[in-house]
Amino acid sequence: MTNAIRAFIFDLDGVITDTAEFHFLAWKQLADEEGIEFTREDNEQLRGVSRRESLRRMLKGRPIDESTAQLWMERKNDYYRKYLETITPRHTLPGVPQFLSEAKEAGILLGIGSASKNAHDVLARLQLLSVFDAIGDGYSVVNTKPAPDLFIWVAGRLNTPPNHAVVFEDAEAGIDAALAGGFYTVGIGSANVQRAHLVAGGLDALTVNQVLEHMR
Ligand code: B16
Ligand code: MG
Repeated sequence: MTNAIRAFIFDLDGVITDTAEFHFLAWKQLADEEGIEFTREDNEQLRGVSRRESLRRMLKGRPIDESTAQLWMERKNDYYRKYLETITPRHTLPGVPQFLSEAKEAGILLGIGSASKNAHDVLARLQLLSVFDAIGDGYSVVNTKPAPDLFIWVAGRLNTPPNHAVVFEDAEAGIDAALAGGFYTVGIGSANVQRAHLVAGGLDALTVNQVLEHMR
């Protein structure tokens, strides 16, 4: 363990804000139009994984050609972006503004590592774009979570080696990605994040000092 944590890297959906419901409603609309059964439970399997992988999981083995897949993903994204129009700064999860400002005051660099291609737009609507020193999103790397590439890309932008950075994640794929990259990890929420070094219900249940003490 190290006592020289220099950066915090946050996943977006499920850690900073909750867009999972909007992803669900958008996939559900597509699934209903195409006669595919899709439940909230199914949606849990899509947490933190890319749009392409989400479609694959939604299809549950049903074959699809690549051009139809592209069209369906565009349709889902159009539905999703309609919901994004409703996001305001009040849509941060509990404790987020306070935790981010505490971290800034402690001199910790702040990054985003989100699988979403809409991450910049979501952060702009939350009025948080300028808070982060580096933003990695669905366009930053080729290999998506659980590959460690995205978090390593963000850490590089922050000039911080992984063993001096903490990743905050709500998805199993994200915790696996961070552990594979050699990061300290905080699992957020109720999904399968038990492998993380520290687990909490949300950022409102943590202080920056608690995290730093734990990773010491
Ligand atoms: P998009 P995160 C992820 O965000 C979502 O959790 C996941 O459900 C979604 O499929 C993925 O982004 C891609 O999103 O379709 O907007 O590119 O948790 O990595 O911030
Ligand atoms: Mg997430």
